[in-house]
Amino acid sequence: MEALSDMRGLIELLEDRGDLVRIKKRVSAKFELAAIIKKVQDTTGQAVLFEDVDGKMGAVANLYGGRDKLANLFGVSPEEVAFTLGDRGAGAPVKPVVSSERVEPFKVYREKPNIGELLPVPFSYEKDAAPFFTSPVVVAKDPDTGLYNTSIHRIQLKEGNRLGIQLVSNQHLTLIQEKCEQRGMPLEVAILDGTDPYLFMASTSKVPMDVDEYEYAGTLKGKPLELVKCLTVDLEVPANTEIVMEGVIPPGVREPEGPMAEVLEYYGGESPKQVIEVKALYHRENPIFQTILGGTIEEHALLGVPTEADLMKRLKRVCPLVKNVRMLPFIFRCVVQIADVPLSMRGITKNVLTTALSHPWTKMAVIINDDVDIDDPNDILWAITTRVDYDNDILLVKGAAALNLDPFIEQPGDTLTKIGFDATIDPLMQEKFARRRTVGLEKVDLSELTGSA
Ligand SMILES: Cc1cc2nc3c(=O)[nH]c(=O)nc-3n(C[C@H](O)[C@H](O)[C@H](O)COP(=O)(O)O)c2cc1C
Ligand SMILES: [Mn+2]
Repeated sequence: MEALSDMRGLIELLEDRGDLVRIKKRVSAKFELAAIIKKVQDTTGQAVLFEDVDGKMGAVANLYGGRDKLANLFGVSPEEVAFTLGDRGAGAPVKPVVSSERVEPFKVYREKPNIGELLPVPFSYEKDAAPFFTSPVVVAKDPDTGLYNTSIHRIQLKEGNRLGIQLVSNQHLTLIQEKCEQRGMPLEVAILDGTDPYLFMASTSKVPMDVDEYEYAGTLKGKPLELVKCLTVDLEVPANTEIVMEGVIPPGVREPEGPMAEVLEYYGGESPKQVIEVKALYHRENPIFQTILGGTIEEHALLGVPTEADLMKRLKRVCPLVKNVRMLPFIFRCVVQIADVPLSMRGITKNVLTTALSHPWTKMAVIINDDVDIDDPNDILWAITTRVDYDNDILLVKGAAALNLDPFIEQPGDTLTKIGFDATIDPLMQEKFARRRTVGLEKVDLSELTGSA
């Protein structure tokens, strides 16, 4: 399949397939946008294109809302997408090309913008502190290597040209900002809203810090990203981006940020966080604002599928019997599926479990055999109920590093306990746990039997 040109290419593809609904009536960015996105996600699961938000511009959501949506980037089936992402991502880096021509998105330019007046930044949940950009790609260069890092961070709208940003501990942008701060330097950033779909995927993937994320996006896309130089900072951004903001994170500045309902569906508290001073904002003609509704399938798919791709490789190295891994629909729990373990490999399931638990997102992991449906929570619970020897098959990893989004984490340095369930059959008890089968089930044709065909 030919790579998608830009976010509009993805919108077109979804619309052609009937997987996008257009909302023609003007809607409000306060609560109404969120409610409509949720309603569509819970019913048809389509992407949503809002033609008019607050009279400001159009907006789009749920472009990446599920395994099937992400599969559109590569022209593969939903079942294949994590494997494809893993294979593609292992390819050679593809360097971007830089154009000096002022094309999109520089068409409409504003200096020191009043951001809230220009953009329909959504206010999604009751106790959110303010409107938030929920899926902006933040571009920065590592001051030591000059390599580009790109990642998604929630950004709080403040007064005028000021924004707040959430830099979670150990994220690359956090490390880059800390380096600059120690040197008393501001960190230059570009914020992209509605950018290249392959860059969007790259930005939500855990790519090693010595890999340039524009090059990695090119690897995923199978062709170079086309960049243009920024106007007020020493950075480059993809020319096909809908909206760009340029600015700096000044050193040593912290202001209250949050709460905002997060991926765990909790608000978290207000705490001092870094700020961004925006110097310039520009956008394409008739720009489309992109957003995602936090804590829904879109966020879990974006984080979960790249994690599945990454984990699959690591798990297969630990044990070639591993067949599949699932981080959806909720990335904090991981289910690993494995072929029957021969006696000679007894116990390997525990090694696999610890590997699954080593990932920062994974709080709970379950390992099952391939006679259990990896996509059916009831079947997984059946396996936990009947196949786990609770004395020997529960693994607790105490004192593990955790995400500071977790409500159990109160301050830096706090840790938590992770849990793993080995719900596979012990090779010593293979006979006892062999699951009964319904003979001839696949041959039963109900319409033929009832005469309703
Ligand atoms: C919708 C969405 C929102 C996110 N919000 C944040 C955030 O506020 N802060 C953060 O540090 N990471 C956030 N992330 C996760 C990072 O973007 C992701 O872990 C990324 O891989 C980090 O990039 P890095 O590997 O370069 O550090 C978010 C991800 C998604 C998909
Ligand atoms: Mn990175």
